[in-house]
Amino acid sequence: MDPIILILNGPNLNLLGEREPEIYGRQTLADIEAMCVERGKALALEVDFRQSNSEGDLVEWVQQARGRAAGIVINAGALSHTSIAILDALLAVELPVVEVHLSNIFRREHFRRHSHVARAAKGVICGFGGQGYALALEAIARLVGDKDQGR
Ligand code: CA2
Repeated sequence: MDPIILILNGPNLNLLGEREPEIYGRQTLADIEAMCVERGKALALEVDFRQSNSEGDLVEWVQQARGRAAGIVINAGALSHTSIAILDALLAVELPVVEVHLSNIFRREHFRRHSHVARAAKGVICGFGGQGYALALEAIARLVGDKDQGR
């Protein structure tokens, strides 16, 4: 069985493709999920793709990843900038984490330039729209394949 990669999406990302295409692109979250599943197959990874508007769901899903998933890709949306609960869950789960953002958060408002999630991440990919998820999957495939680089 292929290793499972949990791809988590936070608040409002279910709205993708409907509004603000100049910032977030025209792909819907379902489009991004389909692309991730396909890219996962090419990388011999099973993709478990989820979205929630609730911080509690995201914390639960991170906790449940222990012993089940081999790595986590996360776009926590606005919670990236505020949630110490998600940071603590990611630190506790002891899995490789790659953070992804559709937009380049460093070109935007000042409050988006800091991410709590980044402290738990091996690396951060931002500014490449939906393609960033494919780049994150490639990065995590290498981390999962190399035990010394995992955290
Ligand atoms: O660039 C990203 O991926 C973000 O995580 C997206 C979050 C934002 O709060 C972060 O600062 C950066 C917002 C997701 C909301 O997405 C929408 C999509 C369409 C219409 C409205 C919101």
